[in-house]
Amino acid sequence: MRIASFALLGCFFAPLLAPAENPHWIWHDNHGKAIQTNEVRYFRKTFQAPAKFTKAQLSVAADDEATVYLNGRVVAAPSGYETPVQKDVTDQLRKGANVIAIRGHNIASDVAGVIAILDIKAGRNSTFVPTDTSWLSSDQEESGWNQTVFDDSGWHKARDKGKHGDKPWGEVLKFPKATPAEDLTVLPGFKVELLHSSEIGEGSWICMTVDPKGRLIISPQADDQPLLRVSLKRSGEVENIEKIPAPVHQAMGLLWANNSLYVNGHGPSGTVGGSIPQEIRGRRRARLPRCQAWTR
Ligand SMILES: [Ca+2]
Repeated sequence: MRIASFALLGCFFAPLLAPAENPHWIWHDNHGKAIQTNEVRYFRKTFQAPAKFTKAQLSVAADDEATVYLNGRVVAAPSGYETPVQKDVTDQLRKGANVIAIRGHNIASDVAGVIAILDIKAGRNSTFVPTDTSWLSSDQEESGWNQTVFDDSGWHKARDKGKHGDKPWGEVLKFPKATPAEDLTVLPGFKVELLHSSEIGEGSWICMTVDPKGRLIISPQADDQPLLRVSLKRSGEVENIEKIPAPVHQAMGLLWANNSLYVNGHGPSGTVGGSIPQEIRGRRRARLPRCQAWTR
C-alpha cells in the first residue's frame, strides 16, 4: 500500500509554562480587610529585556477583569479567569528597561487576583517575567503609574494568593495543545507524521496552498491577522514564518497558479477574489496596492 506522508498544521496554542516559571496569583495586601465588590487595584513590575530579544509573549488572566499595560500601552484586557488572554507583545517591548502594569478589577465576591507571565525569547533562550510578590501594588491610581519612569517608593509588595494551578482558579494559563498526530484518523493510504501548533499571533489557520518553492501560504481566521508564508525544513518542521503584507484576510480559498497567488477572502472593499501582485508576494515590506487591485 502506498503511504503518502504529509505535515498537518494545527490551530491551537502550545503549553507555555514550565514549573520553574510558574506565576502566582497576586492581589493588593488589604491588611486583613475583605476584598470588596468593585475593588480596583494597581500592580507594576519593572524589568530588563535582553538586548537581542526576538519575541515576547504575554499570558494573563484575571478574577474578574484587568487591563494590562506594557510601557504604558494597553496590550491585553482579560475578563473572567476562565478565559485567559495570550498575546504577542514583541512590538511593545523595548531593549533594556520595561514596565508591565496591571489594573485589576474585582467585579464580584471576595475572591480576586491577577496572574500573568511574559515569555521573552532571544533565539532559543527564554526570560520569564511572572507575577509574584516582587510586583508592587497600590490601591490608588496615580499619574504615570503604568510608565517606566515613576516613583513607586510608596507602593507595597503584592500579596501572594496562590501559585498557578491552585484553587479556586486551576491551571487557567495552560492553553490547549494540538491533537497528537497519532490520534488523527485519515483516509486509507495516508499517514500523519508531524503536526505543528500555530503560535501566538498566528491565529487559527483555515486555508492553505503551496507556492513553487514549496512554501506554504496560509490564511488565519481573523481580519487583523495577515496571510503567512511558511518555509519548511526537509524534515517537515517549520523553518521560518513570514507575514505577507497584503490587504486581504480570512481567505476561504487560496491557489497558486500562473505565477500568481489567487485569493478569495476579505479585502478592503469586502469579500473579493483576485491575484496578489508580485511586489506583495516577493517582499516582506512592500507598498500596499490600491483597492482596485483586489476587486478585479
Ligand atoms: Ca471575584
